[in-house]
Amino acid sequence: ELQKSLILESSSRFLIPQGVKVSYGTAGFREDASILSSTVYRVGILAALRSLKTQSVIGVMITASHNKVSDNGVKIADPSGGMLSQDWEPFADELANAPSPQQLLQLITEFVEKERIPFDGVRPAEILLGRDTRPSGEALLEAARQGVTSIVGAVASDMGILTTPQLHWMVRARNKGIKASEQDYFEQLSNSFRCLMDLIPTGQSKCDGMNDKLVVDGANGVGGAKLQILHKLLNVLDIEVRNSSQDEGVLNDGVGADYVQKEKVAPRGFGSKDAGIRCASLDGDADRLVYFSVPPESNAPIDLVDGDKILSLFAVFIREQLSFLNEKEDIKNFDKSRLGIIQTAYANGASTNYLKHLGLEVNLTPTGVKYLHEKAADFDIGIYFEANGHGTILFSETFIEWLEVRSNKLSSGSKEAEKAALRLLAVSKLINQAVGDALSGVLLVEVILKHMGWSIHRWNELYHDLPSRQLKVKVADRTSVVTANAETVVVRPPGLQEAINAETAKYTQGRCFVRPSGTEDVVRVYAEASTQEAADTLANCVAKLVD
Ligand code: 16G
Ligand code: ZN
Repeated sequence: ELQKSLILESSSRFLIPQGVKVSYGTAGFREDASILSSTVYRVGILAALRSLKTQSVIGVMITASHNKVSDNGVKIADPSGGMLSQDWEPFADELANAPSPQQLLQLITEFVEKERIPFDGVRPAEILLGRDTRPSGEALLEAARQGVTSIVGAVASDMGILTTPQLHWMVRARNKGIKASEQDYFEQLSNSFRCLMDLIPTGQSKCDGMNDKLVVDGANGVGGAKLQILHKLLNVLDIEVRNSSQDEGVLNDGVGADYVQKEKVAPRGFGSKDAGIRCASLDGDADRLVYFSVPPESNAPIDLVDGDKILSLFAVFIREQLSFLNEKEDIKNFDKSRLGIIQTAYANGASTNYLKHLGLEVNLTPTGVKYLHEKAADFDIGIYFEANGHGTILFSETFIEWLEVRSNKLSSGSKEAEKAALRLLAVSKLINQAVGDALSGVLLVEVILKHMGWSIHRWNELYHDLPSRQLKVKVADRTSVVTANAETVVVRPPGLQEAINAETAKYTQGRCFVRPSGTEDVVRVYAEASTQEAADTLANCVAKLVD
């Protein structure tokens, strides 16, 4: 049963700041860290209730990802390791904004009743807590712990400093009943990576200009140190990590995947001395990954290899393996073996064209991991990526079972088919099944490049990005813009879409859409056209239409 006095007593230690309204946005609550402790405390309560309701382990991650170091945030990982179920988001908002301990208790009591959350004779709530390297993280983690333990019997385990995907991975593993420590995570990644290395076709020759060294920008966050641990375990890759901790610089300040992808410039610590070398950048909590290479001339723009191109590389590799399997008859019995690609409207048009030309099924969803992830789960193999570098590959349970059977049938003749099955199985273990993970992403990119014998330049030549421009427009009320069809069409205010269409029609290969941001109080404009100048002009004209 709910112990009311316990909640009243602990919540009076976490009073909410005056005049602040928070909302569980695309990626949880995110604010200046100084006002977050009551929010995080209340998310702790919510997580304990969620754990009771689902009778599973739930995760709470304290991070503000690529945002500045003085910000922080909190989000919940559901039993599958994915994002909190959307039907609980409104309750998260209500809890976080309840003005007093009494009103908080009232809300909780009503919710427990409405959701029929079980208390007696059930498995007690169990929550895994993790945080990134932000200095505010330690105190906020303690607030979360106090929230969790204000529900009688609930247990909170402090998993320490982790990447966001590590915590999601652990929650998923725990609920599947498999070993779920950080060491287990590193072992699973390194074992499956080695397995893929061993399956590289013999005699794979290096393509011209292939440089074996990889230099990684760790955004001065948690990812760099974790990558170094992984690197030691692997002992085969030549990886140098820069910007790997707070000792080297400020978190996300002129560094990190968000900065590199949005500004299209090299992060701090990288320059023309690195010309020609394969480089990668993680974001502050290591759930985003982009690659890039630095030009020899100091002022030239970098060659950015973004999430769309990582997706394309993965798609080419997976498709190759599926074609080896398809040569054998038995895959036909598995008639659902479907590969699906999931993108958002931000995907560069050239990438979507490229993927469609490969004969792949491309689906669009609204921005935000939860939408992409959900759609990807409809396929036997679903590959999703946002252009910003967040993405992963999901494998259905039935397809994995089929692969397991297939890879054991040594007798059936085709060695290639057997190897392809083993490769796909290894990919399913290497790439994080819970959420996009820059560490597993780096390892998969690296082994695929070796498999193909490709340099970063060869990879980047898969297709040429159309020039694009992103702008943001400050508006009085961003919710006045309402979109449909995966954010590609404006339905409100009336007339805006027609005006955008008329403007876009003036440009060769023109494409443009606007959408309200899920994380900032702005409306975003994205435009694409055959030249940079045209993309800029189109974006500017449409921004004026929104204003
Ligand atoms: C959040 C999302 C990210 C999305 C971004 C868009 C998660 C875990 N993260 O960071 O996927 O690209 O928001 O921000 O879902 P915007 O709505 O402000 O453009
Ligand atoms: Zn992130």
